[in-house]
Amino acid sequence: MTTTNAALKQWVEEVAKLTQPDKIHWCNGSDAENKALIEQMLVTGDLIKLNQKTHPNCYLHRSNPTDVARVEHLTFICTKNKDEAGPNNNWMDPAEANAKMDALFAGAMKGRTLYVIPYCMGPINSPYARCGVEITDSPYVVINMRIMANMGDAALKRIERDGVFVKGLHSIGDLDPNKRFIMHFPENLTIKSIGSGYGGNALLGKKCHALRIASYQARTEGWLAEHMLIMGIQNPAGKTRYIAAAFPSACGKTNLAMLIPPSNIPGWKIWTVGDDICWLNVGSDGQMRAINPEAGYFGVAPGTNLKTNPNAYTTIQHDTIFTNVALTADNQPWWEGMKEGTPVIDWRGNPYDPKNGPAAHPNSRFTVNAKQNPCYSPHADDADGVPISAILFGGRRRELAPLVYEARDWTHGVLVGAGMASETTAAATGAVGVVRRDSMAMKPFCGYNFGDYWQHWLSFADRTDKLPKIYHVNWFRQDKDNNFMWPGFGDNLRVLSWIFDRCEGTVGAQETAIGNLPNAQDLNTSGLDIQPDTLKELLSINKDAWRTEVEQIGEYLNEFGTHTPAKLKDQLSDVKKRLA
Ligand code: SAT
Ligand code: MN
Repeated sequence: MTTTNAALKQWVEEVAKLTQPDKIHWCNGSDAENKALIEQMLVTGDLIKLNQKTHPNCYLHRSNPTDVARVEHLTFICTKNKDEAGPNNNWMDPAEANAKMDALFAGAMKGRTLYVIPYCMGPINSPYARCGVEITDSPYVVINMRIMANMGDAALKRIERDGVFVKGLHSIGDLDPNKRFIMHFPENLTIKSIGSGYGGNALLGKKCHALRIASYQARTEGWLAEHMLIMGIQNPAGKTRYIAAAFPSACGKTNLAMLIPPSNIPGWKIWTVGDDICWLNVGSDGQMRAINPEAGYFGVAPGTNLKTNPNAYTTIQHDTIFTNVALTADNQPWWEGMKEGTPVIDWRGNPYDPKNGPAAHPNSRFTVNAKQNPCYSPHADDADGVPISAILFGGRRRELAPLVYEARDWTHGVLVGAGMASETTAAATGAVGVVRRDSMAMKPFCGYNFGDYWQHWLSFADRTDKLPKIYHVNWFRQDKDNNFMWPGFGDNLRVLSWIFDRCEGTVGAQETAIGNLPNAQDLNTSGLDIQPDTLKELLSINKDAWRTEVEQIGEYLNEFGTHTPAKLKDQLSDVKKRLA
């Protein structure tokens, strides 16, 4: 097979010349192709068959133990001008980066097959969707990309029609962490990644394309590529409003997007549109509209059970690829927080011994087609996307941030997003539990200078007067004994329903220095087991602590020098005045 797109044909030829594969395979995305790849990977040991009685068509993949998460310190934005990448990114000169990568790619595919993966991020008929082609030597990447994107013939046809596509070159190389790099060349819509076979490092349609390259493209084209889930919230009267919510990796986006409302709050229903990435455009009617560029979920396994996320748990009982989970004696997948079963083999493939750490890797994952989700939104594939009523920002904050607050307006909301902070998680290598600024949950994913990115966000106030309301939420407050103060999971619906009713204009709030918080009586607490004092603390602010926070946000904004929009600094001094 080949293509009528001359640029694609030429690129594949060039890459083959450099990497010297034994074979070239153009992926068509068919069932037969997928089956053949799985059969081949079972033979090579790249996949392990799980218990087919309990988990039909489920497989386990074990990655190299040194290759289990994104590597932010090895991820670069390579623009001509360093300033354009900003202090939020590692930067390398494009000529230097290309030379370095070309040397690493030389002969890298010897003895391997080169797979050409045409894919479309977003509904194939959507004007907001964008295409790419990933070249890889990893069959694991191929079978994952098939789940995560519209992959194969239809995408290739669209590429041939549109003429444009993002080029993503990937090789697992020799998995040596010293020869591992994830390079982005946004000016040429190009990605080069070598030395890792894991998640966001290797499935290039996901963070590399749909966030880093897309955010850069979105800035020039007037839209937003965001690290957000998208969900529909249906109220008891049958009305559905859509929200998008940005939380850092492994902070519960998948759980929130699939939430099942508590039984003591009848009549509400949640619909999942997406669980990780959101592309926002202003429609011709001035309404902000969202599409999910992904077709599947690459979700965190640990903690997922019938209580925390029944929809996800149901979704992953069949046709799922598990990565780095543990096994029970009868070959069922197992992870910490499963609540049933006993691990016998750990994620490395060794007999499980608690002395060696958790049975499943904390960043172990499931890859599954979104359509298997019982609450998959009937509008998830709408070409025009879904209309967004509210945007939520949030993170893990043991202290300080109340359960929920509402920004005063869009401009204030951009400050709320820019000033966001969260504790680091196992989704990236490095220390876990350290609070860091993570603007809009995009710290690892924004393909250009955060200062310019905030300016781009602010500019939407000039594009339309129908902008969504903006909120900040924090499910992770802890008391002095380190107990979570808010039950979270399904009970988060109580916060979502307040937000829904705020959009309707039917519920109250108290104005505070940092924004509008619900009064205790504004939140539906029927059937909720929570002490009035705890609720009071969750719904109030500590002015002293917030004064310190505002100082720190100010210092952070200053790190971006002349790129920081004056409007944002004005907003911050307004908050400061209100706190005085
Ligand atoms: O590894 S991924 O980037 O795909 C998952 C995540 O960190 O959100
Ligand atoms: Mn993510």
